[in-house]
Amino acid sequence: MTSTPPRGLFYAGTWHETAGARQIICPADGAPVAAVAECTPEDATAAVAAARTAFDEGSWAALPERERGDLLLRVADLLERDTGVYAKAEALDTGKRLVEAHYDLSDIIGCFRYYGGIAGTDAGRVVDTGRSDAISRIVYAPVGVCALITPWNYPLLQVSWKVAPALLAGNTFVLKPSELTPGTAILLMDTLAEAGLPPGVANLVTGTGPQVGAVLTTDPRVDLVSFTGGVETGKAIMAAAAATVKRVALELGGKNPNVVFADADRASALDLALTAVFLHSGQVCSAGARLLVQDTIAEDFVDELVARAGRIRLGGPFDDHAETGPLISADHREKVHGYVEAAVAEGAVLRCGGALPTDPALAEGFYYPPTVLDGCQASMACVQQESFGPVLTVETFTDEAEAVRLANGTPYGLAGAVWTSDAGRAQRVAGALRLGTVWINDYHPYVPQAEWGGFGQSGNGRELGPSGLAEYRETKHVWHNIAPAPQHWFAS
Ligand code: TXE
Repeated sequence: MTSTPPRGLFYAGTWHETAGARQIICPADGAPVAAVAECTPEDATAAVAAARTAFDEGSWAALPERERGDLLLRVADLLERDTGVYAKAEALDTGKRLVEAHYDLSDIIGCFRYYGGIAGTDAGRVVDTGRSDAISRIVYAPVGVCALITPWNYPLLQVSWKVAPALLAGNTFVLKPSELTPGTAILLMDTLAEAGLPPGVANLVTGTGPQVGAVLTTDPRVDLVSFTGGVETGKAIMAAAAATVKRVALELGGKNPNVVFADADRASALDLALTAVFLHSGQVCSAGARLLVQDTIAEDFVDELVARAGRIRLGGPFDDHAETGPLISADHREKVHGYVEAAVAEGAVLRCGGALPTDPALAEGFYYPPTVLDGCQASMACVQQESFGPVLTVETFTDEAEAVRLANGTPYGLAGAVWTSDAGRAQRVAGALRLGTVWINDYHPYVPQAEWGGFGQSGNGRELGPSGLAEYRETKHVWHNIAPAPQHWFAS
């Protein structure tokens, strides 16, 4: 019997073999999921070459945008047809509950439909030159070859936010998914081909950041790098891309404030404070990991929050009773636990969680319990640094000015919320928060029509919405003199 070689290296419309392989395991129980190609720097270079050739010599960039949009709509239909396969693959790679993987698939399909739907609606503009003999137009061109580097928390969702606008704009790309969760990116190559994408437009390399990701950020044939991941990696990528002046878009996470005033709808604020931080065990770039609660209600509010956090049930993708899943890896769990220990050492009060679960049913997975750190101060490292785990820090404030000052008091600026029944205050605070997304009396909803991205060290550029497409377009000015005549600027 011959075994199928591990997939993961796809370029010029074909799956290729490479020598190395990596075993993907399910974080919920450590069970093997699949063997995936562990690509080399040479593999990444070959994928870039294919993307370059397809861009320079292929037909994709020259197609009417409407036709590229139609392809995205076909991709959405195919993803809908294959939702079960995709959701299962995503749940196994990430350990998240199957139901959450299904929600993700619905958002992914929505992203392809959004970009498919806006195709052909913005072809640029005509500029008034003030002259009757000249026509001036602003038009768009694709940027070229895009390196798309993505993380493990929402693997295909983050891929879709990059792939859909990159394709609509007429680019070709090399995708490098997280080495921990490559399953759905592999499936996507087949889906794109089935939808009719020409060979070489979509290319994939699986493997680690230093081995294959880094090649994509330095190869001069790559024009743009779009990256979602950690801030330190983002800085390294920005520096690497500088040598060839690539366009760089970065989504780097945050330390997001969830601001609750005393006049908020208490039941909703409390319920969503839990969802804000403990959804997907805190492995969400926009997690509301910093609770800022007005001092007059803080004690009762936090007591009830702690009680409810302690009742959150952990479990794997197919456990119907689970409310959230494991962390992505043993390493990540160790990092989160170290963060909690350091927080306690610097004076935070551990109210719940903070220790590895003792339930034997969870012993094989990388679970970490919902953890609340009370009595935190703005200067503490646990308030300033992202844990990317199920860890909530609690600070109190006395008035609106202090709430805004604390909320804005980190290097990040991705997202956050304000809870109040005073509409004026809601708008004032929303206006003052230095964040890419502000929710008022809500937490976490987003739509593909609305831009997503951060201020400060949460990143550069925007995904989703029209700006998410603009990242993948060059803007070009075309000037047409329709009655050329000598100017005689120089006399002879
Ligand atoms: O991410 P990395 P990690 C945050 C979170 C987490 C921390 C580290 O705080 O604890 O980042 O997570 C690829 N050149 N977020 O280490 O390393 C890598 O292979 C090119 C927030 O898992 O940033 C993967 O595909 N590529 C976040 C991708 O970068 C490189 C989601 C992300 O990995 C590379 C995940 C290099 N030199 C983590 N090094 C969010 N914003 O949602 C690594 N990569």
